[in-house]
Amino acid sequence: MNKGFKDAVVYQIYPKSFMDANGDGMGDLQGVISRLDYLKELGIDVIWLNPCYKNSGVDGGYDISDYQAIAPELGTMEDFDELLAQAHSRGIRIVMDLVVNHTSTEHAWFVESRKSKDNPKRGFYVWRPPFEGKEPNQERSIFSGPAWEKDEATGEYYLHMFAKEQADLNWENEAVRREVYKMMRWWFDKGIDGFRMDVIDMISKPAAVLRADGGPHRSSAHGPREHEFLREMNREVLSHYDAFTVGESGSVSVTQALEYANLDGSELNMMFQFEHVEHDAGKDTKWSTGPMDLVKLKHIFERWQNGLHGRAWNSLYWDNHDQPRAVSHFGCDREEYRVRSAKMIAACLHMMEGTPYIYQGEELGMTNYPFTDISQSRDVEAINAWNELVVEQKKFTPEYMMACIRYKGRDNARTPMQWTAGENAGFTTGTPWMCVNPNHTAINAESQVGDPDSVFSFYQKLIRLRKTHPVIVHGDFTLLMPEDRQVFAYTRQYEGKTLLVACNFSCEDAALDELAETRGEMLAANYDEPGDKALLRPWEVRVTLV
Ligand code: TEU
Ligand code: CA
Repeated sequence: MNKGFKDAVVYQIYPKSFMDANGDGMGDLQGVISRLDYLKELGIDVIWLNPCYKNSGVDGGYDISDYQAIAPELGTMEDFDELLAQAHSRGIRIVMDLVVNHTSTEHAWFVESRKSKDNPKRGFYVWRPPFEGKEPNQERSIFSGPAWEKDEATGEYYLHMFAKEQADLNWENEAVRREVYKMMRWWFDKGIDGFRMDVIDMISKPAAVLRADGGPHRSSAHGPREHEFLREMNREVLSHYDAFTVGESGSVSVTQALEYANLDGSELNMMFQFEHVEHDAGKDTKWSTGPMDLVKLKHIFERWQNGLHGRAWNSLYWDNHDQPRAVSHFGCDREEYRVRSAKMIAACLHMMEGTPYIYQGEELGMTNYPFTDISQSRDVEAINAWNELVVEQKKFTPEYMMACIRYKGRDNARTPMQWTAGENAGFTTGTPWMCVNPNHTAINAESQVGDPDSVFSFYQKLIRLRKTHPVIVHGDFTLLMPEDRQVFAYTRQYEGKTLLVACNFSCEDAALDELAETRGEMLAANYDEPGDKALLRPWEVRVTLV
């Protein structure tokens, strides 16, 4: 088990959109190598690399057809080895994405599995006969439509919780688990430092999901053998390496996280939970147009901070490749407030207990993209949802769905990284695979690195603070002014020190109550003038040490 996970700051790279080194319009591993010094300067310790394995191009690399090959569009295994060596020589660890709930239907295992009912690989996936001539049950795919797809070769259905090109592996089959563990060991032996585990809560399916009885749609996560499988994986693989591990779960509760991320080291270091990023989801789907609800958000953080303190470990993130841009979602991306609010939300998150994750471009205050038409979307989730909710069911008007996509769509995070004010934001010399945000002329790395007032410099400072003040890593958490609709304020306490964090999540001045009033030494702020100790200006943050 990994010893350094509590002190680390992680930077997430979506390789397709990070940096293109060969001018074909798509980011690649050589591009990542070329920017390692930038990451070193930022001060991060770990890179989480989104999938860069061979895939079938349906879901941004989450449809893997070969776990032990690099996607040719991203480079070669030699490039990967070079990236690993170059990162390590700078003291940066590399965490890979482990996607073992499903494989691409182009994976050799599935190609075999679908051939016949008695194929040796049949049991690698979840096959069921039809129920009354239709799908085995009413389970729904997270990417719209039924979770079952009929395969003509045998007339049976296979389970796919995501796109129909992503077939779910059958973890009940011991041979599947052995293959997965073998593959994981292969990567660790190569020298990687850990795994971010994609939808790891879904590897064990609840019995109802597996029954061919026509039954209703239920939650497809946290099946009865979930912890048994993770403990086995830990015994067989993780415990033999200094492995940094984070498990993704869209539905994990605080109570469940205590088991997944127990500090006894028997399962994972920490979980990615979704409650805060989905606090403003729509009624039956994730789609909504907001607005965010600060009181609700604060209570979610309070529950996670207090629930896991001393018993498990939190991950801290505002955004990733599945989420809208942090400043657009939780701050204010209007130009007058963008820089200030990007700094404020950064401090609000980074001063909590847990391991912070910075998603590429967040450290520049990159914003959502002004999508106007579904043809601009590249994401299978948005396109399928459009077809279902707008075209088939007519539940959403086209205008409303576009507004939802602008607010929540995953493509917001996948537009190319903004390096310069020049053509294609300096991301590529070719034609970018996905539209570049026109605001790269104002928001880019070149203009921010070295500018003491930039969002980038503020992130550098937050990372330095974490490395200087143990209270940021270990302190307990107390929420102040819990029902206030503008202010998010809290304290952290550790060995006689108190860290006081006060944030204004609004465009108006906000009064602080006595406990939240500014006092002590100012560690970070986003206004130059100190201001009134009992009043926060729009989007102001003050971090002080008492
Ligand atoms: O995401 C899992 C997951 O729950 C997401 O589908 C999430 O609900 C959705 O993106 C929110 O809009 C992981 C990966 O992070 C995602 O990119 C993949 O598409 C998915 O698994 C399938 O592998
Ligand atoms: Ca390229």
